Amino acid sequence: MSTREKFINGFRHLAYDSKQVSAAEMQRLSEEFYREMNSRRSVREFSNREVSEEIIQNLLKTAGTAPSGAHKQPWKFCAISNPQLKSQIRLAAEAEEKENYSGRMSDRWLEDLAPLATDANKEFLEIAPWLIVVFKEVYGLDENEEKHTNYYVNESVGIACGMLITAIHQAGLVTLTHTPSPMNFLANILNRPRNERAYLLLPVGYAAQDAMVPDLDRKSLDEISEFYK
Ligand code: IYR
Repeated sequence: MSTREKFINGFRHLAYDSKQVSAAEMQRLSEEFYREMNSRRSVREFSNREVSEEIIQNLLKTAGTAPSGAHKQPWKFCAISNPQLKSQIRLAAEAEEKENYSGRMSDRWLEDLAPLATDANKEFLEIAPWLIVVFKEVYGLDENEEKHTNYYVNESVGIACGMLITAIHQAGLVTLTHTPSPMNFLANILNRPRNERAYLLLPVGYAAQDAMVPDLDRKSLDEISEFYK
């Protein structure tokens, strides 16, 4: 047996080929990637310009590379370009959001949202060429409808969503983490199996030509970190 392969508990392990990067190159790469990601913004104004299905497939394949509890990969990404479904989703999301903005959310919450200029109107759900609805699998279901335990489901799906958002930005597209609440209407509209719960809705597309974003600051490194040396 070569050193590039061994068996542990009867399972095959392969030598990991890590990429070789010099310290200087690493410095440059890490700075560049930070700058790239720091230019990401949540965008609420989309162009209706088409995005090919192949591009969406690549973004979802990237999301699917996320680590997950016991490698259960407890996620399902529904990519929707069908105009009727998008309208149905907009209608249902706006019905919930009207309730939220006109009573279910506290005054404090509305005050906190004021800088973002959000409201119950979710036009982007019809304008963006794609909606990606991310479902978490609260348990696995095999071919025989047998239940299997998934682990760290929220952590795993959250990480996959982070990677998806990163991939969307890296491709030159924009998105928004839309959280209609409650969002069980998504499983109903999309006819999802009983082990899936809606986790996040991401409209994906090009930013509108005249898209505006709030002038927000990010916390500094000092504010978000503590080094123990
Ligand atoms: N879910 C609502 C409200 C909302 C809540 C938070 I916290 C935000 O950061 C943004 C919006 C909506 O999608 O409008």
